Amino acid sequence: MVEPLRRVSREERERLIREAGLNIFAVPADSIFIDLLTDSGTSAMSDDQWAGLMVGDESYAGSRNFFHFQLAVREIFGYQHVIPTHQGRMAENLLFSTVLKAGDVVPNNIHFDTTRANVEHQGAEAVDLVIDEGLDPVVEHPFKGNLDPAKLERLLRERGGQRVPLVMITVTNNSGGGQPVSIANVRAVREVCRRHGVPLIFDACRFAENCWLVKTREPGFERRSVAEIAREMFALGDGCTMSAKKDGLVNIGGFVALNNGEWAERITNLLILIEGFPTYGGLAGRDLEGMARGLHEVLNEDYLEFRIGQVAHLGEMLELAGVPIVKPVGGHAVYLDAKRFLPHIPQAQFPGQALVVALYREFGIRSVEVGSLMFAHRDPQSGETVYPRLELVRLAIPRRVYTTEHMRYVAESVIQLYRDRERLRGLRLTYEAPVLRHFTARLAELSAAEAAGAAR
Ligand code: P61
Repeated sequence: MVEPLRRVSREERERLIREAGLNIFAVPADSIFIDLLTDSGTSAMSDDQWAGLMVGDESYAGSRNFFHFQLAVREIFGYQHVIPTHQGRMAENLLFSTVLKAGDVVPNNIHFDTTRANVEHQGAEAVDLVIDEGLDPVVEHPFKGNLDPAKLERLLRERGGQRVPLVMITVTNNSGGGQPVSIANVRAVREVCRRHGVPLIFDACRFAENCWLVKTREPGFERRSVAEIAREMFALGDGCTMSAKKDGLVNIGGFVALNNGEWAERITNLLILIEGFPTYGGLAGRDLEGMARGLHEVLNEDYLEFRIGQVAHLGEMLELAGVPIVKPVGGHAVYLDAKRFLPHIPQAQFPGQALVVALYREFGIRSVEVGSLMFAHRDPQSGETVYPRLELVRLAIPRRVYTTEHMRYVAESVIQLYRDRERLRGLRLTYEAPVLRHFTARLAELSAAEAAGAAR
């Protein structure tokens, strides 16, 4: 599929972002030149996937595409019970509504925002236990997504009174810079879970990218195929949630896959109530076919080498010019370190979002803030605002969409903005919703005097 790109004038961008309340989610997509908001649902489908859509069987029950999809998930992930959903957060919602109760605790390396919100929606507590290196944007470590087994052990011992119905690992760790998790780490976490009798569930959105990074970074895996590495990883767990909008190479789709038949049965009952019949789960038959084919295609190593290489190349261009980024570059995105990019803007003034706004206003590039707008929250006890350690701007690269030339334009734009960074000013909120506020928040730019006053 070839799509035209539209170049919008600086004046028009200025107007559009102002009307959007400085929220990039509210800018119409056809006014974006290069769209790096997300790699979710934005990838290009292959000829084979498009052909698959044409053999969609839209039977209400027992569509043949469901069986193709079920087989693909069983082959790749190895879990017996396969429950289709329309996207990842529904998989999370169904799983957590079924197994969590108020007061429970869910550990993860770092919960993605929808995962955290769905845990908290059940009145449970989402605890992030990534290794310390994973919270430091500068330190080099091949597997900064690893979940710290010692922190997990401590939590499971100390929270004896609270239930921990499952442990999650997000591969790759999106909120921590798209960083991979090693197989050795999954084994270590598995061992802690086994000793405490707690199931291990993967958030598998970017499993193929994680497994490619295992192949290229973890000793002993160089000669193993990515498909074999994936099988080995998932065999260490009890199930997964999946947004197939990432490594399923589709525009919509997801699933829960589990070994636990009792959980699967309860989830299926809820699925029928709120999502759809068990053999389509909120999707059309053709979507299931696209997903079945995409899940196999994403394991193609020529594709993965190009994919991960393209993201790394963008990172290298930026690094060479001294732009502060999260190192090493992970799977699906380059993350700008807004704290070091804009050290004159305190976190209370949303430096990440200021960078997002400037990248659009000046260059027509859409990125997304993964920092205080997304994650800062009020501590229920002290009433104080708690800011996330990492203040990042993500340049997420859709799969099979952009060329190296596009990446060069992005790099040159970011580098130019970095040279001019002192001009940028902080922002303040003018509207926020009670949950997942970054989607609908409205903001305003601080005047020079306000910025100086607030910083003091
Ligand atoms: C993304 F700004 N990610 O990265 P769904 N787990 C993980 C994800 O990365 C993820 C989901 C679960 C998105 C889309 C997105 O505030 C935002 O299919 C590791 O999107 O429901 C999604 O999967 C949820 C972007 C989601 C956002 C929420 O861009």
